[in-house]
Amino acid sequence: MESREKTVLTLIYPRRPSANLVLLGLKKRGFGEGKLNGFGGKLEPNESLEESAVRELREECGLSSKCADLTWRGRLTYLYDTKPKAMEVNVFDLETWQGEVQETEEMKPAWFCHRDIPLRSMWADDEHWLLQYLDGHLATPFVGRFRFKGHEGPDSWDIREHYVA
Ligand code: 6OG
Repeated sequence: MESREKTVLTLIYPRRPSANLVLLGLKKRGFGEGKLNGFGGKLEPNESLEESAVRELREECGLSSKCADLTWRGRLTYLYDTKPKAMEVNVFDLETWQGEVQETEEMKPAWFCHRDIPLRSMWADDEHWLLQYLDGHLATPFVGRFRFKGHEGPDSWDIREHYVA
């Protein structure tokens, strides 16, 4: 096992599974600008994963939620040959929330039917797991690892069920 320093982040997908709908946001600025993604970001000092997820969701699309309403679905680690730190992204589902979806300075949110998700406008790893996950074909919780060389990629990846002892 290699050990590297890592940055811990959250990634939240508000969902209406019975209608095959997921809320995605178009990132308007900063890291990932122009890409569609779930909502989330880096943990602030002393925040739990769930507290960070609740805060990021509110900041990015105006929805309020409770930590207990979030379901942790898995962890994806991104390793870049150009960056010393790994990125650890914790994926959460959310099916209950309060408030209305709003465009914010950071994100333009919109609902997508799973089959209409434009993977080409998303991060390169998403085509390897996102639809399988949303459609319930990826066993959860999962752990995945994606290695990137330069800006192409991923160069290699693996994703599998995470057995919790
Ligand atoms: P801010 O740093 O802008 O949060 N994120 C990724 N999501 C996917 N699917 N693939 C990646 O890389 C990603 N790298 C970062 C985590 C960044 C948000 O973007 C996610 C955070 O939710 C191949 O606050």
